[in-house]
Amino acid sequence: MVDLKTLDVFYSLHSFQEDELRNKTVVIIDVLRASSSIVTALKNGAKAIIPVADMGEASKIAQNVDSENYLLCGEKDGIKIEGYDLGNSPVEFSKEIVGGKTLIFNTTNGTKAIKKAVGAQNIYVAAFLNVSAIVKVLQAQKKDVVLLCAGWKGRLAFEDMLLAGQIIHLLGSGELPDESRDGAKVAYGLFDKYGDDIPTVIHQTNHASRLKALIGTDDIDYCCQVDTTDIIPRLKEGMITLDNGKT
Ligand code: 3SL
Repeated sequence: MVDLKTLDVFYSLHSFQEDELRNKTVVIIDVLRASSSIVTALKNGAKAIIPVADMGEASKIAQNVDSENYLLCGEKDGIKIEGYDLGNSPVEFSKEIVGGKTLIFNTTNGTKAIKKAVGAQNIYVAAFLNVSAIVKVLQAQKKDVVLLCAGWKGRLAFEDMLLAGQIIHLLGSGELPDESRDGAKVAYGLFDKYGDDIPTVIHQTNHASRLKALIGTDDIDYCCQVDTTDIIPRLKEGMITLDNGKT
């Protein structure tokens, strides 16, 4: 069992005010695909990821760094941005391409959610790929915890809420933790009903349909995998790097 103060789920990056995250531990979730890409890039040796809110911020940073060591990555509405080195496909974030590089990362919802959370005390990034590692981090917290789902342009994204629900199930060893607020109860119930076959239900989501029409199913299949790594991405001073276990 856990020893949190409170546990809540915010269903979209537009569903809260920055102030609500102060002094809290926040886990950013954007299963399709930003958080899966971040986990994959770090697993494959990227040095760091700089999340940005928009193209202007991305190009400002890109203009002032040595292009040999940096990659400009991201998408708008699912499509790779013209002139960028990479889009937001986790399967493209291979060791050969991202190893040793710092990624400037700009996505439609995921990196905006991260930027909006910067006032929180601790900020981690979760995907199905690293769910158990994230649960271990949360088990050690005696804090208010928010699972912040990026969603899609203000709407709920089923796959993000499903992962939030899985985190809650694992935290409570199958039971709803006493500390759960309304958002956590909804996500818990969603995973209870749909968590038995994660790939099938994710393939039926709105965002999966959008992606299938644009790029096929490889990224969706990839993002549905559970616990392929134990890495813990953490945002500190504007950069996401591997957590070294110290606060
Ligand atoms: O919204 C985001 O941040 C992206 O992950 C969306 S997409 O999967 O690249 O379309």
